[in-house]
Amino acid sequence: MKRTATIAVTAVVALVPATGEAAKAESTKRCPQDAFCVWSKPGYQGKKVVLTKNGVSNKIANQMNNRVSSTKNKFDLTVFIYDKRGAKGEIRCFSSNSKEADLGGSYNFDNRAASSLIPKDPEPCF
Ligand SMILES: [Ca+2]
Repeated sequence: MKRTATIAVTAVVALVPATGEAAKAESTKRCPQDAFCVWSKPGYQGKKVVLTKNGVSNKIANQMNNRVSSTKNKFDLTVFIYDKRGAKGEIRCFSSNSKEADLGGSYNFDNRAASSLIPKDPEPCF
């Protein structure tokens, strides 16, 4: 009788750290509303950079140059990224409220992004 109770307590304790780790992994995958988030690894993992301001930005180049592998666009706007600073070079677009788990493959933009443009007005994805 006493032995059964000990096993039950041990099982509860073991569950606590597992839950905490799962919550931590989930928070790094999250992207707030009205933000464009990029991650250094596919599947929204690794280092994350969050872009929220309208206009051209070199924040990706400054913090994660040529390492972006996945993206989430939580704007009601198309967002553009470029392979050179200052919104120059080759371009890719992300439709409003879309996500891309892997910029490799047909996207052909893995580890290439350097700058971004969040326009003030809605523009179509080409
Ligand atoms: Ca990467």
